Amino acid sequence: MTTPVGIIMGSQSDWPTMKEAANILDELGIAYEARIVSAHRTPDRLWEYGKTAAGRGLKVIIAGAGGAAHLPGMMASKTRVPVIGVPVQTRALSGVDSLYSIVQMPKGYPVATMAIGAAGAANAGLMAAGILAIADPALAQRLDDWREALSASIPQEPRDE
Ligand code: RP5
Repeated sequence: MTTPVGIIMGSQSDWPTMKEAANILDELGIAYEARIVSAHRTPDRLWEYGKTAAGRGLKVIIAGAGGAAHLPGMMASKTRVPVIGVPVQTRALSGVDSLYSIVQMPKGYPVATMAIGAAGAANAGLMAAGILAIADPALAQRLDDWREALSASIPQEPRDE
């Protein structure tokens, strides 16, 4: 049984954000690996990860980085495995730098770019689940149940806090 999802991030400091993706995958019973792979600090590791990703059986890569966030795009250039990009929120520019670095890819090498920060990371987990659910009816049911539970948790009326 191969691990279908790779979660990669540019730094240990990205993990609190990227853990939101991991939490969703845990909730949905999807196996994943989490690795620190930096486009700038460990370029050889990035190259090796991208070169072997499809052969190792990865089906989706979730890549998060902040600032000059080149990791998702560089990974997309190295593998045909779909890459979901998560712009990590930065202190200097609030993650707009990360977003712009990830979203504006040239034609030919797409990155499915999520929202900035924790919500984007959680949605990356859900997007990965949706992709895998195409060929996995049991997962599709778990994802439908998850969505139903979220919907049911939203009250009809607001209340005073
Ligand atoms: C990026 O620089 C990382 O993805 C991280 O978001 C940011 C800061 O990294 P650290 O200086 O905290 O290691 O490469």
